[in-house]
Amino acid sequence: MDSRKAERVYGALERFAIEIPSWGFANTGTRFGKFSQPAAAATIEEKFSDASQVHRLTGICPSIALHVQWDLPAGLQSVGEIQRLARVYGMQPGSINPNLFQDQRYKYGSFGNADKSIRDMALRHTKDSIEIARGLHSRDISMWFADGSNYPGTANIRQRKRWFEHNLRACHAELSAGQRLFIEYKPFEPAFYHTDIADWGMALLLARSAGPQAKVLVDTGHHYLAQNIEQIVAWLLSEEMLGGFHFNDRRYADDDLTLGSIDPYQVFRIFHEILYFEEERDQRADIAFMIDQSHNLKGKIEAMIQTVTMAQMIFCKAALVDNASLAEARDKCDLVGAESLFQDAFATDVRPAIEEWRDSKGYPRDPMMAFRESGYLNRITNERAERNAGSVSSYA
Ligand SMILES: [Mn+2]
Repeated sequence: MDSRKAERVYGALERFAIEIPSWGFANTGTRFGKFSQPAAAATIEEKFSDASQVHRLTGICPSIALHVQWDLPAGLQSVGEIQRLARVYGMQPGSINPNLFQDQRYKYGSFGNADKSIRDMALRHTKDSIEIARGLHSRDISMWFADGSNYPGTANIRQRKRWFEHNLRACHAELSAGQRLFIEYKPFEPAFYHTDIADWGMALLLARSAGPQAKVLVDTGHHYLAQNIEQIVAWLLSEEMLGGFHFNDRRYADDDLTLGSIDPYQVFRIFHEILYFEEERDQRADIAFMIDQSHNLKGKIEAMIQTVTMAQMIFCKAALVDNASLAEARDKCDLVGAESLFQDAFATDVRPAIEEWRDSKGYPRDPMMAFRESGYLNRITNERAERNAGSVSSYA
């Protein structure tokens, strides 16, 4: 690798960070069942502890996304405990995720529920979540809605849109100056006929109507299979409406597979859109990179190390695209030349440069190997196995 390329990789490494989710360390499953792992985290302290292992070994995940219902069961009263854990484990509390889908009362929706008392309850929970975020100095409140319907004719789609607009405006009014409200979209599941916020256009319109601190969150698993996600990213960038990402990979639906396990080139193309935008503006894009994965079969900490190091590697490859030459090739309609700049960057082995960077920062050259040799997994397996064996649950 020549020195100019090495410099680009180094620059990418110096700024790359990605948030990991608390729920990625807990036992989760599919609708068919949960395969319990003996080492899975069950308490918020265990989640902080496991997440801190990933950051300790990679240096690129300084914050942990929190889920209000699962991680702050006492709501605002749990803030002190989270602050304590953040200090103990050296992990910042990251985005705050309200839960508007698990309570039985949300059977027919939250912000889109025909019952006003339930819409109000959902709004109160979101306002509490914003207050929690403020208490934790968390910047982003990340909204995902399971709202939708399963059968034609059973939901008033336009009316529900108005209810969403109303409540999202009310949420936005609660934000402090620096906070952001992210609106995530998903075309189906759990609803199978219509989802209230089904795509980026709907999320964009709702974010615009909510207020200037509302942005769109792109979860890479929340698209139809053939959709061109990097184009959506490019449009949201050009509208200055891209707030953040939930990264994961998939083959069929919203599979929550390890990032880059199926289509690493797509991740490359997404990162390139962002880096190209930044280069043109000579300014960093203010975008939150987050992982949204929970692994049913892989060991959770290993899966997270694999995920974030993959994200880091692909980000470095995307940073290698020579955008000046790319612009030139595009202007000359040199299609092969332009595409080759992508392919060459993607094919470049950036691993030796990353290992050197890790070395220079005091991180292990191979974080996975270091984790396997650390003994941490054995220790937590011994500590947690008996308890976890007693909590196998079924979805049926
Ligand atoms: Mn998500």
